[in-house]
Amino acid sequence: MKILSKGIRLPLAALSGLLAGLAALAVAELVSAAVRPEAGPVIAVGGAAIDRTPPALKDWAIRHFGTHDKLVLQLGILAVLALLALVLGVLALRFRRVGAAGVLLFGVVGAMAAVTRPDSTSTVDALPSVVGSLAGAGLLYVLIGRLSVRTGSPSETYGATGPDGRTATGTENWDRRGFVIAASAAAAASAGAGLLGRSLKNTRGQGAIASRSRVSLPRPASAARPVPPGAVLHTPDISPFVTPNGDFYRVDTALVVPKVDASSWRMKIHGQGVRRPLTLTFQDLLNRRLIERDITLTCVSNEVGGPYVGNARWIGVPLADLLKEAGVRPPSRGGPADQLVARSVDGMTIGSPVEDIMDGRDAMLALGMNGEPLPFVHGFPVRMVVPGLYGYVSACKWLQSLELTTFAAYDSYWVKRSWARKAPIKTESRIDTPKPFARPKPGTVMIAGVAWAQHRGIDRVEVRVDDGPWTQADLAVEDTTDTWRQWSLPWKATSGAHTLTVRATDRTGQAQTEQRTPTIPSGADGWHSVVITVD
Ligand SMILES: Nc1nc2c(c(=O)[nH]1)N[C@H]1C(S)=C(S)[C@@H](COP(=O)(O)O)O[C@H]1N2
Ligand SMILES: [Mo]
Repeated sequence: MKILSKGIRLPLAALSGLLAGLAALAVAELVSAAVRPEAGPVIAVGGAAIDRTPPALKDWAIRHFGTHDKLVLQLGILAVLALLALVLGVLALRFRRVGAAGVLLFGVVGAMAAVTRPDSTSTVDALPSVVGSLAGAGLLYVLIGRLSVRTGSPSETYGATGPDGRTATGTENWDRRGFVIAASAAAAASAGAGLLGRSLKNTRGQGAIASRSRVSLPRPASAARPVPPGAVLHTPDISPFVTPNGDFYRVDTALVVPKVDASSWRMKIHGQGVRRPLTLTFQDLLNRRLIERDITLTCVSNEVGGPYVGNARWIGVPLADLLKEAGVRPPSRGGPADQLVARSVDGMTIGSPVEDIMDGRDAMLALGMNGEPLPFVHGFPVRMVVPGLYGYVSACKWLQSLELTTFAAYDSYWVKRSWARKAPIKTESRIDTPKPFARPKPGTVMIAGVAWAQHRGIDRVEVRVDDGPWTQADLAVEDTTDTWRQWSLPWKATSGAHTLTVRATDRTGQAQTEQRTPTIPSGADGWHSVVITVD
């Protein structure tokens, strides 16, 4: 059995590396279920990678993978690990100890990533990586041992004698039976550990899920004005005026969606110029005067024509009320702090101008979104919403604390990564229909979409076909200046290829500029156009 003697030991060594890697990850999964889901090596290394991703690459990833960017990242990490595991397996065939030590080295990397994450509060977070890599290294050592039984080893090892009864020749031989048994036992144990870890993780979030289902949102003291009938156009394929929660865009750095139990949630308001620091529970917030408002959220990473904008009806506590109660004065009234830094349970920091929050706009600590408690992905139990500011400088999800400080003294997460300190939302418009490369029939085609300039209001939307004149589109009735406005324009489509372009003008007279600017550092600018063919 020549085939089974030498040539196959190389791929089997590679397979051993792979099995060792799987065992390491499976054990780490199980241990992280007991320690903290976020402390698992893939999540920790992934989180560290996100924090270190250059802004341009992060923007590119969001653009190309959208909300799937996280899945792509984790699959990428797993692919790299698999490759390295194969290499370590082969290396271990020559140098058994070195191969095993290589697995341990990955454990060290995972452990370091886990304990240096901003949401890590204990070195116990190193355990999943450490225990996992010990298991993986041990398994690799054992499996390679089965592949390296020397000639002259006890004759009961199956591989020592071929099925034809002849003793195999060659410098080395291997224990086929022992390898198969050890490898299948390890694979089965890994699968078991991985699945057990998964199901334990699922039960961990149960308290938070139960706390969310117990929330019943009180009637707000100040209800939102009903959406005026003329604010909703019925053009097919236009973005709905209110974005359903399930369709609402999601942008954040969290690889594991935080599951916060509202019943034990506490939030502190503290810092410079806070004369009476406050600690609030979820119930404290529910008991306060609540407001309900329609507010359109936008992400600074939204490219011209992009999808990262959505409109919802929020219920929350006016933030200015809380700050006043804590004794905070805005800079214009002599307050020492010009920046409010919101921290989340997952270590995000988001800084907003205190002046904007206290200038009378409906900045709030939101508890409800479109009639239900915040969905977990959108920040349950409490998030910030500030009309007119991009999400990265205003909309902290999974809120944990609010600290008053200055822009001079502190840079928040995205500011450290070269985004602007202050970022009001730019005046933008988007064509929703027809879609790029659509092929409508000649005749009347509805061009329609949305336009937004939160807290200023949209005054005019104009559409141009090819290089023709700008034509005013029909604007839906304004709900509030904090919401987007739908618009539409019937167009007599003629055969051929056409470029449709839209631009909006806000109430301050600012028009959406023709000049395209990138999303970094303070939001994309430029006209949105769509190329179609009428045939
Ligand atoms: N904790 C936390 N809050 C966050 C973020 C984040 O990464 N972590 N991203 C911000 C950004 S960039 C945006 S645009 C909004 C998006 O909110 P949404 O996901 O509910 O649409 O959340 C903001 N709040
Ligand atoms: Mo964002």
